[in-house]
Amino acid sequence: MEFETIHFERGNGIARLILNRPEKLNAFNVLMHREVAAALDAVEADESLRALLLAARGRGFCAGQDLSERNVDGGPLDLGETTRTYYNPLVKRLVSLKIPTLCAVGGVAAGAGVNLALACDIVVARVSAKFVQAFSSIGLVPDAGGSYWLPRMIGQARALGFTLLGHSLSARQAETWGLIWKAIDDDHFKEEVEALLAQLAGAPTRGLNAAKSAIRAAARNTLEQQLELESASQFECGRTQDYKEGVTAFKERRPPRFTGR
Ligand code: LHQ
Repeated sequence: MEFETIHFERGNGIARLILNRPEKLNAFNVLMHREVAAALDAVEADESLRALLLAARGRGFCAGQDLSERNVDGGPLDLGETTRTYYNPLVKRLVSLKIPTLCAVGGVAAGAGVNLALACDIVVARVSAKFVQAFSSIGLVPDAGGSYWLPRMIGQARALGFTLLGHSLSARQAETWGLIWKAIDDDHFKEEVEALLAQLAGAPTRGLNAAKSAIRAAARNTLEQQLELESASQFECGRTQDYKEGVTAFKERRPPRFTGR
């Protein structure tokens, strides 16, 4: 599929969605939203896929909303509508994809760019990357799920400081705070991202999907509900070929060959 603002390719069970407006630090305009949505349509329809990479070209990961296209002199803009039309559906789709998602933050992430990364299952970042909740600098509230993820992931004190002060957070600090999975030395970034992707694409896809759904559901469930969800998920996972293969491989003392079925 050919796009203008993103690069999208599929192969070996992996979909790669690469934001491609490096001169704007990959800020989102309407075309990019539409193209990302079309790529996710293709991902959802392709049953051969077992992992998704979200990454970006150039020195930035994503600077959030493209502010250069905003005409702030022509009367009030309906930013609620922008989030409802573009960002909210994107966050919900990323979270509910049935394959594991890996976000590789190779440079600065700002505003909605941070919060879209947080909608992915695993986030890694170059040590040189940084994260900025840029909203306070332009009088806005963290959107694209930011106000939902931040207190849950890093606690209220850090969420408030990070948001209200607008200070940038280094990748190492983001890792220490639990905002991301891992900060990776720049020299090893690409190879570690590829290794993680290969691991995810070779994993028991349905089991991983059930696991991520259960972990995400925990925030809204009681212990009773969560225990029941685990039982229901285990029932489903226990019927997969990958469960059978995992147990057989264990008994035969060999590496498992998972197929995602
Ligand atoms: C940009 C941008 C950008 C356009 C850098 N747009 N060009 C949702 C719904 C509705 C409404 C509003 O918002 C949202 C969600 C949001 O995401 S709101 C938050 C929007 N984002 C920001 O406020 C971040 C603005 N950018 C920055 O603060 C800085 O650029 C960061 C900290 C990201 C990077 O700083 P530097 O490394 O010093 O780079 P730079 O500022 O020099 O930027 C490089 C180029 O990228 C520059 O263009 P130029 O032609 O001068 O080289 C910037 O204009 C452009 N750029 N962000 N969001």
